[in-house]
Amino acid sequence: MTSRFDLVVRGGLVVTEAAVVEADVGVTGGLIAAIGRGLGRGLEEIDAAGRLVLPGGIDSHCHVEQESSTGLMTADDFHSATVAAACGGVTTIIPFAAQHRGQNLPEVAARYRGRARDKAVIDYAFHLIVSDPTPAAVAEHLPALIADGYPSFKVYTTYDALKLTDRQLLEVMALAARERAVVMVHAENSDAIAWAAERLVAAGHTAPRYHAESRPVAVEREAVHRIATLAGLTGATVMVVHVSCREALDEIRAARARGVSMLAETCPQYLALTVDELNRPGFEAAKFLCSPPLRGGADLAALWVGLADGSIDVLSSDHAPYRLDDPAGKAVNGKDAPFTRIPNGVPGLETCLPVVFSEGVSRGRITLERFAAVSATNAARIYGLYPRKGVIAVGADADLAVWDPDRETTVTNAQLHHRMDYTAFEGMRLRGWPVMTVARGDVVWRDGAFAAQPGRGRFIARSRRERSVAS
Ligand code: DUC
Ligand code: ZN
Ligand code: ZN
Repeated sequence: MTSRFDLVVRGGLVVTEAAVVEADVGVTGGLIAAIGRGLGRGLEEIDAAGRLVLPGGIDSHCHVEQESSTGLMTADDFHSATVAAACGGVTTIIPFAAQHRGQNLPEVAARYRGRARDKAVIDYAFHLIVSDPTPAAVAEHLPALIADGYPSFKVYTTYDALKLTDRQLLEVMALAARERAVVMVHAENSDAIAWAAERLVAAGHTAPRYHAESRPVAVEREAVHRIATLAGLTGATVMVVHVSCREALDEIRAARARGVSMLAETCPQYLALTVDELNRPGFEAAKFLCSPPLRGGADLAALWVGLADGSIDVLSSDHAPYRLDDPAGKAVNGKDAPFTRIPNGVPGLETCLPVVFSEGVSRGRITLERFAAVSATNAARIYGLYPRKGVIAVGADADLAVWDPDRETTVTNAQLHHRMDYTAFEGMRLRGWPVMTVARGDVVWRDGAFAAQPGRGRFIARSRRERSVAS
């Protein structure tokens, strides 16, 4: 029999946002060429009987080879980060090209593309981070970059070196509305945090756990409410990233009910860990120091409801890798530094999907279809990768993750591929694991072995939003 396909993934349960069906997936030239039962032979055959075949994940919020405003570099570069992502069932990442004040946005975008070019093993795009919306940036640079494949950018309401004023937020949101770009917002009230942090430190409360006390739910709720107001005034589509609590989610639901185009993202750390982790002894608690902070069990439960009912559109890792035992990482200011001087972030590119599959699908909190939507399809739609990516459909890139839904794994940092000295999920027992990843038709991860050369990943220029919001 002549070979019709380069590759056939045979007999798996194919999962899309709409259905779960038993089918073969035929791949030719890196694209999905056919989906159905009894497809002809492939040059390569993968037996997926008893396995799930999901769209390869899209991690649409991760910090890779990114320097902070103080010059601190993340531990993962574009090679280690994309290897880790691929081993966790992810086939596309959208990290950030981060502008610091005084920097020219087109130069920043070019620099990050240069960093990724010879290192990435899977496909990538970039969001911009805008911290200096000068008249030239707003009038010329951003419109040109949006047209060139960067139709989304993140802005901050906190962190002194990054935050924008409400006036600046209005300017960039108006521009985004006009240019059909998405504004991603880190929503926490900066002055309220500074006020609380100063009081805590003055009282000698400097341990990592006070980080959470300095950034209570109210500061996130207030900022989400304000962002919704500004989005409503400008007509912009805003994505509230790393939503951590019920009150923020309720603000998002209320804004949507008023007709505001507001989307929401959350991350595994908020779905699987609580603020109790910050009670770990000494500097170990710094592993769990992220912003917004980890919350209580009621918030965690509310986020699962939001993920299931459509209030939360997108799952991402917010991979922000700073090594614990490293003077160029969490310990940059010493291990006795007050919580205000410890870099924020947890790593998670490789564990993002397995943690949420296990805690969500295996425990019956979300359906497989919903998992496909939040882990891939919705991000593709929102960020302009659809229908090329994020979906199992004829003509799409053959980006697939084959999952063993029954594989039991105890997470250890030693098994992971990032350049980190810890995982926040150490010791967690998970059910379900991505055992194979196919990226544009190439099998890059199979049975514990990774095989792809640095530089195989390509930059994907994304298209701007359709007029109607669909996720
Ligand atoms: N918070 C952020 O805003 N970015 C990276 C990590 C974090 O915790
Ligand atoms: Zn953020
Ligand atoms: Zn982030």
